[in-house]
Amino acid sequence: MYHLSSLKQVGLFITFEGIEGCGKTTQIKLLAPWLKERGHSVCVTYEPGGTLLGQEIRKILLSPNFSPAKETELLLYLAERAEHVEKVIRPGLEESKIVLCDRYHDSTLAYQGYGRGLEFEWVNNLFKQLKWPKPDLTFLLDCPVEVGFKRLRGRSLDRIEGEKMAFHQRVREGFLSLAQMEPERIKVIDATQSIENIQIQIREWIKQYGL
Ligand code: Z5A
Repeated sequence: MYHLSSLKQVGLFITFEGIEGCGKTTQIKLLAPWLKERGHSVCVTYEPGGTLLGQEIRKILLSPNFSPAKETELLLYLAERAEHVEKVIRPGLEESKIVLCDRYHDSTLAYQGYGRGLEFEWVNNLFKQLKWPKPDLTFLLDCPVEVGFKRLRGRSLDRIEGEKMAFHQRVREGFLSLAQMEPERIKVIDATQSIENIQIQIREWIKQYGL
């Protein structure tokens, strides 16, 4: 695929989004080997934590020992992303890889924007000014908050998972609003279906990219 802005051959950037327990990680684990079998070079990564420095920032972000101001939280996610973009995502795309990323900028808009109440345009403008790669395709795995949390039962909840249900509800609605704004890029998939059915739908969309 060619990005006309740079006239440089680049890979494909695919992100996976949704509330906790929607099944992003499960789907990426099934998709990556399938893409590799089809001869593609694949980079699997995630946020927050896709770099060494990012793993340290992740510990701070998810620790119950801190309750950062919402601006601090936003800037920590962006610091983590800056490192991730420059060390993993951009190099992967420049090597013509298919980059599969578990959460990216839509999570920031959904959690820090819709969830915490930071102004949407302000958060989005920061992203634009930083000139980070925009996903070519995003899968939004959508399910009711209760369904996602039921799947995480037995796991100890981190600082963000421990937020009230109303927060997670706003996040879910935020994701759905983002999908309405960009239907070409963001494909909404009903995440209450079986793991196998969801994977079939993801592969169907991906085949439309000639992969
Ligand atoms: N965050 C933010 O606020 N701002 C940002 O900019 C970014 C992130 C980038 C990262 O948490 C937190 O950071 C996250 C958003 C915030 N907040 N929270 N809370 P994380 O990385 O630790 O967690 P996560 O991304 O939310 O992932 P997760 O909890 O592991 O969920 P998942 O990847 O979507 O689900 P999974 O691991 O694939 O599946 C969970 C379980 O469900 C597992 O047992 C599966 O076998 C099962 N599962 C999966 N699919 C199905 C189906 N279809 N049916 C039945 N069972 C299923």
